Amino acid sequence: MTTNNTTIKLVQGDITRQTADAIVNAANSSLLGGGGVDGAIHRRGGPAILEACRKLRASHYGKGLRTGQAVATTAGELDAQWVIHTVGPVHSREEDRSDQLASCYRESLRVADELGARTVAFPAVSAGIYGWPMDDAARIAVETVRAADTSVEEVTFVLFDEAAYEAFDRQVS
Ligand code: AR6
Repeated sequence: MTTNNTTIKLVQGDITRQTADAIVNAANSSLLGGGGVDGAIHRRGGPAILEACRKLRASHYGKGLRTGQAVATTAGELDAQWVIHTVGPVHSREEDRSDQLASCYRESLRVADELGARTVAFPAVSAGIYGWPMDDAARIAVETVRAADTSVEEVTFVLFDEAAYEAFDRQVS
């Protein structure tokens, strides 16, 4: 059931080529970069993002960003005002960490609301290096955004390959 007025869109491609008020990064707790989307965002966004992340580490986030939380920085040279960094859970077969993954979407939208961002682009958080099965990652992402208490007008899921796009498409249609 849709409980907000947020439009959900799907795009296949590279999130660093998107235009949005805020682009979400699937980061890690260190906030200091990595591979996957994180590497791509820092590469294309330039050094201002890392500089802002270092400042966060030196101030409120001395121990890093906890799993399921989100924090914003400049978007540097990306076509966005902000990057919202969130830390997805590593997938586990022994422990259900779905709540933490849902929290990434909820917290990112909460930060977007605080910033006044109206359009937000998300990657498939945790569905790469962190090993979350794509169909389940897509289900959690779409259900959580649909149920979120947010003023964000448009959420675009930017899926890197066709399989990811199709997994999300099955959830929205
Ligand atoms: N645009 C859109 N999606 C992308 C892009 C891109 N440029 N690049 C990869 N993807 P991942 P995670 C897809 O691994 O699983 C980093 O090292 C990718 O195909 O980026 O949350 C961080 O620092 C997959 O579907 O994020 C952390 O240590 C999805 O984005 C760790 O990886 C997420 O894959 C986080 O792992």
